[in-house]
Amino acid sequence: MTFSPRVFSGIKPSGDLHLGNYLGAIRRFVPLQDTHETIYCVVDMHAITVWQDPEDLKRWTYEIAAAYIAAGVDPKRSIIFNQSQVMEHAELSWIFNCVARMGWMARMTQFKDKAGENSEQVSLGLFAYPSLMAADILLYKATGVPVGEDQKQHLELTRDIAKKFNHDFKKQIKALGHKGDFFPITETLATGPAMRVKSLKDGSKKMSKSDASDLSTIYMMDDADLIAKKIKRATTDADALPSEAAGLAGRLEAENLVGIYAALSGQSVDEVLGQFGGQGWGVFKPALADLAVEKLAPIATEMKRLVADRGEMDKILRDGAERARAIAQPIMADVRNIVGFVR
Ligand code: AQP
Repeated sequence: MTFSPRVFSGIKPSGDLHLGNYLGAIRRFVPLQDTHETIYCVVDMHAITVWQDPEDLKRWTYEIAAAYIAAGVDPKRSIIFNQSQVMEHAELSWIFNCVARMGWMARMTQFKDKAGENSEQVSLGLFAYPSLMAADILLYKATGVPVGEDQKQHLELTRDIAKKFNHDFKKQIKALGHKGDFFPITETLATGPAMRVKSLKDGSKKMSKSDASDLSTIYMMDDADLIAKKIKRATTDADALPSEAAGLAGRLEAENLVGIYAALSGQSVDEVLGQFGGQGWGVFKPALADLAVEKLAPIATEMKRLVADRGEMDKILRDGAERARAIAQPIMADVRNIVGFVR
């Protein structure tokens, strides 16, 4: 079976959006609108795998939907909605819980990182998170997913679930008149610099919503002074910038800042180093701060305008949910039939 090019991606409303979310995911959403049918979700059901204050959850849900639009996602061309409005996500996720194996989940490094020493105390939802993520993607038979590098392992698991489902129910899929696979083997659409933006304070850690140190993370809503201050205080080594990418090997913090510059300016890392090679941080950091403000400030301004209009945002999310359901419901009807649920 051939699948039409369809993209799904989502962000958790579990904190203020940051530069990693923007460079790793959101900025890639926009050009895909020209080549794919695009579905961009605010994954609120994922957010509650760890405790969320309900008021914050609502605020961040609006903020993320607003960020999609402010960055250039058109709610008429793309489907924008929050996950909990389409209950088929939960239904398919349960079926996938019964397809996926405990051992597959136990290998997920993100679960190990988040649970840490505390794995007996974290929610069952956090353990099963990748199964819900597979359901998000496969509910729409999405062929591609633009996500940051940290999500690669979860995408691999999505492919494993699709393969096992296609294999286990081969007979029923055929009986339903499908030629070949029922679910596509979804590709990760992730290339270019800043696929994994690191903490400004520790180049071995990813920039994250839940980082305890505010100076580690550039938030989308930070004002110009704060962005400049955070970049100025970013950890670096004492050496000048090299003239080509190979010279960044082993210099995690330097590699991170140059990668951010490259992603924001739309250049390759080598092009950036062609411009700044031999210069010190005293030259590079102010240039990076100016560029970050130039690119992020208009998005933040538009986000603020959009979130102030809750009525309009609710309309966009409701309309998106309706369009999402129109795609998901026939797929889910087939899944119920394939699995053997009587209706
Ligand atoms: N540091 C990052 N670099 C590149 N991409 C990133 N993404 C997140 N952090 C980086 C990408 O953003 C998308 C949404 O991620 P998410 O919010 O759903 O989950 P996350 O990856 O767990 O994000 P955080 O910021 O680390 O949240 P918390 O701290 O709440 O867990 C994904 O495409 C992700 O790759």
